[in-house]
Amino acid sequence: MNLVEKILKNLVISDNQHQILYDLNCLSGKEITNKTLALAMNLRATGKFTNEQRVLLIMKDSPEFIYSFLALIAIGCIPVPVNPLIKDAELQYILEDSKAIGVIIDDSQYLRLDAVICDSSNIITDCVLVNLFSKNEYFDSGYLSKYLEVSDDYSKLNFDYEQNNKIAFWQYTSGTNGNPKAVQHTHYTMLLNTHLFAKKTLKIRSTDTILSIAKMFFGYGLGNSLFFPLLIGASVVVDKEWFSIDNLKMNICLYKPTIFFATPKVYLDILQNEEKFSPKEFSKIRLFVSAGANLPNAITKKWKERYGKTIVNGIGSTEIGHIFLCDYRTIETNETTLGIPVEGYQVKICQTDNPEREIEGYDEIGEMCVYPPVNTLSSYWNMPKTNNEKYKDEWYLSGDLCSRTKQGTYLYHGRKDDLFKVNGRWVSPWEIENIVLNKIPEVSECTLTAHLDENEFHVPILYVVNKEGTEEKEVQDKIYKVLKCSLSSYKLPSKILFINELPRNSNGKISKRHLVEIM
Ligand code: 3SK
Repeated sequence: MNLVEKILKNLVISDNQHQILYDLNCLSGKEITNKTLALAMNLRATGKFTNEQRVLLIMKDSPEFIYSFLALIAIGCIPVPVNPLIKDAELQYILEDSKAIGVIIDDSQYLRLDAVICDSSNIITDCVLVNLFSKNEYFDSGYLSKYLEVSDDYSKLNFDYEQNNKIAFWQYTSGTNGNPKAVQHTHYTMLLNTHLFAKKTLKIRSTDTILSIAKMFFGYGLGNSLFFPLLIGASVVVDKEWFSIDNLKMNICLYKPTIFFATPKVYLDILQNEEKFSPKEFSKIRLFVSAGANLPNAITKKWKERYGKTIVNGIGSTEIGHIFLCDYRTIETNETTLGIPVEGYQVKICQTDNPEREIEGYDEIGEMCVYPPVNTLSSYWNMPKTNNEKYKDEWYLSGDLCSRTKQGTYLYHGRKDDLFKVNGRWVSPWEIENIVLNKIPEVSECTLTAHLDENEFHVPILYVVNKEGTEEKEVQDKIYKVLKCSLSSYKLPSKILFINELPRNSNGKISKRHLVEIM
């Protein structure tokens, strides 16, 4: 069954339960269905939105984001969500790379899109701009009342119901290195992930209300706030604002979510403001999920002490669509692992320099490779060479370093492309960061990167965010003391730099590239 048809059928069946909660309003399943179908009809009527054409969605999270995403798939176009905070140069790259025929925006994007499109190559000067929020005219711009006008005659839409293994949507990877790459997903990807991860693993039900701090332009947020609630019939809080402690407090108080999805940094921020959140405030939340970056053990431990609940830790990727390894069993244990593969996904560990050689034993570090369920394997748009390197015999080579424990759980050891050599010997930033984070309570965050010295040799530099009220010199001495006891001397940071916060990309991952640039 086509992804959108399935979602809309579900919305009608679960109309009494499913709601989008936003700005103190709520929308029922029936209202969402009508708006989506009306938008689909009206976009199609322009004659420009046709089969397999890419359309960028550059909007803050909103009900309009959801209608647009679904309406585009319904008419055979390919929605491509893009971070509204994206820099102009990167947006221009995405417009040109995707050859988008249209962009659906909200008011926050109107002026800058004008400039970006004018500056771009011929490919995109015909791009249709649809602003669902405003009456401003621009190219063929439309506005809410026009594009979301409800018509009774939805039969004219003629869904193509046999599209399951065709491409439904794209997502650009956040591009910690180089240009972003477009990952193409089939209709099956999120139907299966919702079934296997959200329904069977997390046991999300139609009585749940989901709150995701990750926004819908990011795969983690797209699953949490769009596919999971709409396919399960659960309610969802949709908030256009970016994360802040006050905003989170308000959303929890107003909408009483039962499932909370966030990144490790959000859990750290909450713990650092723990006086603002009593355990009672979180009592309705039955599931705390963390993904998007690695969750340090120290956070898991403190969370359990303060709130009496375990954070379910997972790892996903834009290429796989959502979470494929997850430690939902930590509910009974106390340490952070990546858990076990979500049912339907296979995981193996291969030698980092030879993906053909699988590591069968325990505790040996290698590259994690993932075999997703049938018909959900993605591919990069227009990148045959990268496709050959990253997808081998239907296994996706994730670039994440992992090991397997005797208990069958997986442990994270950083990214393969973060490794570097000092005097011919490998250094894993993750190993050093992990020791510092777990053994020095005065450190709230840290990351290690390689810099080139005056002779063009790699030297490790550790960046540290220390807790308020702690002395940098004392923390530095403590770090060196602990590291000297645990590591060979070539791995020791040649410098420790204290900074106020670590640079992060739009998905909440630490951006080491920016640290190299600011040195
Ligand atoms: O862990 C991640 O980075 C991720 C990426 C895309 C979709 C979902 C997740 C959790």
